[in-house]
Amino acid sequence: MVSLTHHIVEQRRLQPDSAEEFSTIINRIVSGGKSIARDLSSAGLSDRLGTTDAKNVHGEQVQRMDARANQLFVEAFQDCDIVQIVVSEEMDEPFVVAHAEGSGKYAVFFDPLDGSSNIDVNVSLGSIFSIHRLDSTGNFLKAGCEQVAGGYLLYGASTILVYTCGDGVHQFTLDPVAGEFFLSASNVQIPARGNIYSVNEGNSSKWSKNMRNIVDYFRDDDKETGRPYSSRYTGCLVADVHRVLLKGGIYLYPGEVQKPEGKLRLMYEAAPLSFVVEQAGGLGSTGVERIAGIHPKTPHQCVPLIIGSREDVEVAEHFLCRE
Ligand code: AFP
Repeated sequence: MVSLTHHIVEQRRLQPDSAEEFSTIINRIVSGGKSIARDLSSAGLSDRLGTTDAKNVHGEQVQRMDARANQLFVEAFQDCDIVQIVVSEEMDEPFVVAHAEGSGKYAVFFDPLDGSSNIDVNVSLGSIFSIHRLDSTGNFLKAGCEQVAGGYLLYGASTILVYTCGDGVHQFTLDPVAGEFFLSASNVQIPARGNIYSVNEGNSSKWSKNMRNIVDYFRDDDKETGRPYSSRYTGCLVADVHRVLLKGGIYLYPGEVQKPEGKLRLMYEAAPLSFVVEQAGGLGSTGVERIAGIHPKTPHQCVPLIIGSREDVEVAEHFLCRE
């Protein structure tokens, strides 16, 4: 069995010094993720379910486990001297790591607990991460195509970690007895086309006509292209995109007529997931441009997201370019 630590050292795309740094960063992410997995597995027996009184920067009610997951990731980096900045969905301002202030080379972006409304009903959740190198001016807001690595943890029937550092997509499964992640799939490839579409159709009255046409297209009957597709949606982006990654198909969280930027966040949702999916041969798009090419203006910026099998995303782009 290949452990995660061993696998990282072997990554061909990384220079020896950055492989060591990357290994340090990923180990800290893993340690936060393992604590989250442990807390989630007994959340109903502790006081971890339910909401806090706080709202996050996006105006969403913060769940207790959101706050806890954020705390666990921040703690994991508190004494790290190579990560200078931690950005999280649950913190309005970037957290500056005192040990690395002025010298740390990296910034790490998190959605600490994705799909947190699933906690109370015991459905899958995730954590998403993205690692960037600061440039010489200390700028950490870089386009997705400049990520050092991106990936996610998925807390489902088992806990898995999926990551890419630009050399394919690799999946690891947590052995709860050994407390370690072991390789469970390497060089994951997404099918060129799938038979699943994943979208919150309850929002369809807020979409543009072309957006509604996309979903109608995937629901239409057409033997040659394998339609109608099946609909799957858990409300946890990580779980829904992971399904699409393995089985093929398309995930959509579009903008709305009154809110064209959509709901999902560029730096810690759309960009790292697009990095993973594109490394597996798929596409991550807003519908009119590639997610990987967007230069962020703010850490918490939102973008529409259409992601998945290359041919399915291209179909959606084709509809939207008529707008
Ligand atoms: P958070 O739990 O991190 O806020 O993320 C939830 C989420 O951004 C993403 O996981 C889902 O795909 C999406 O929201 C679900 O949103 P809807 O409830 O609007 O469908």
